Amino acid sequence: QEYTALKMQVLEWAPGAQGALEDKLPDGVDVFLVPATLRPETLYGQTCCFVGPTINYGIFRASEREYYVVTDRAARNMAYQGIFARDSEIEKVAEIRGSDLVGCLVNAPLSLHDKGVRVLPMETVSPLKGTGVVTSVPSDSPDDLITVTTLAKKADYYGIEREWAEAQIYPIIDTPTYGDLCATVLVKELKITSPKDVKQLERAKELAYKEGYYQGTLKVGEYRGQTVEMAKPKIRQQLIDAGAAFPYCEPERKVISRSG
Ligand code: ZZB
Repeated sequence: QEYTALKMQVLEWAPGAQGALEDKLPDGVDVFLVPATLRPETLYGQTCCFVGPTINYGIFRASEREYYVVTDRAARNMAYQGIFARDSEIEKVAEIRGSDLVGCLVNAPLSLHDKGVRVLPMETVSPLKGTGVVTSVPSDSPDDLITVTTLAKKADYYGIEREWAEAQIYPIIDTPTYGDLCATVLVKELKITSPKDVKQLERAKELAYKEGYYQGTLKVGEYRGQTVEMAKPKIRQQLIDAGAAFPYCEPERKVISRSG
């Protein structure tokens, strides 16, 4: 799997994170949450960034001035792929639980929300996929839509401000079958009411991927009017050239036998 790893710079730490990080980061460095995405062309629609509340993240030195927040597993892969400045060397300066990252304000490159987006909890984030950080595009990802909907309904329970989960969802990709809010239509059609509707969500994701990729046309940004198929590699390259993203590969998943 070749992902695009996106650099979402921390603009403001949540109080919990500040406590966990005290004295551990050198002065004047930039820290980034780094989600892995397969859909760089949807990044205009980012409204928040998800972490698993019970996942443990590390803060890793990527270069003298830049540090990445990802799982240990992703950091090992990154080191192996030559992404860190010091060849294949991993330097973890701090550890932090996802729940302590919730509430941070991070920059979302390309997003129409250009003042930054909030870090929010998503219980279905897998620690074994990508970087364990997920950028949220509720217009085009059914998983993201049902998660922000649920968070907004039970903001107190999740310990967040309701507005953080209610950032405006802009239409960014037009499709013949589901219109320009693909996820909204699919969540409704497949009667998805909770992030726990795993089967239906899997199906919705598949349908959204196919429709978006093969039939989608961009409605916003520099490549407005172009098909997703055409625009996707250009948007990806533009992010990489701007230093806002880098290629990240997931090693082939090992087949684990049932007996262990
Ligand atoms: C932005 C985005 C916009 C995504 C979209 C999807 C969609 P796959 O196919 O299962 O590999 N993701 C990445 N890492 C994780 C994780 N650790 N746990 C849970 N979800 C994760 O899925 C890859 C996609 O799943 C990634 O692409 C990321 O969300 C999420 F409009 O990034 B995506 C129809 C999907 N639309």
